[in-house]
Amino acid sequence: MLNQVGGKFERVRQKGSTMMARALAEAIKKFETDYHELPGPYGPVPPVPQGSDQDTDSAPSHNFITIITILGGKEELTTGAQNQKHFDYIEGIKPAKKKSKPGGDYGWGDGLISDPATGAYGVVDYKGKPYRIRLDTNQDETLINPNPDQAAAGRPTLKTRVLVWSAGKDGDWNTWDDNLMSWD
Ligand SMILES: [Ca+2]
Ligand SMILES: [Ca+2]
Repeated sequence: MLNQVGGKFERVRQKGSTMMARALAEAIKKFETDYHELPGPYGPVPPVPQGSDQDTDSAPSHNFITIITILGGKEELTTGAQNQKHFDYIEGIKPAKKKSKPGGDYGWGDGLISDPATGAYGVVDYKGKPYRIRLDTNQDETLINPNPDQAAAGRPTLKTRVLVWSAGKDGDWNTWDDNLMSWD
């Protein structure tokens, strides 16, 4: 009985992180509708091995303005700022909670985090890891499916502008049976 309750709790948390992946994808699409370009720059995830689409992630700790800082309307407003209206595209994403157990990359889980050293913002899943984000920067409305299981099952590409996914329960990007995805 305890196992069943624990399993259900885990599924609820996974569902929450899947909804957050979808919210991030929708936020990026809305940004693109408003500004006619996808937020950038990109990195430091290794580049997509085909075309000029780009990968980035929702980590708060890069030496460039993070995609979450831009989406949250937290950029310094200079002439180069991308979100000139300072609109908060991710207002539905709540602040992260301090993790009760060690784990994750930052000690926080399930929401918005910020790095006090740099002022950069990020978003982490329920395990405390950032999401990965694939953007259709070559504007052909197609992205390579990062999930090799789906690719092998006949879906090597997906007709969309944005994909967001997390490493799932085991925190391993390469095991897709538990990864949480903004699609499907
Ligand atoms: Ca593309
Ligand atoms: Ca995994």
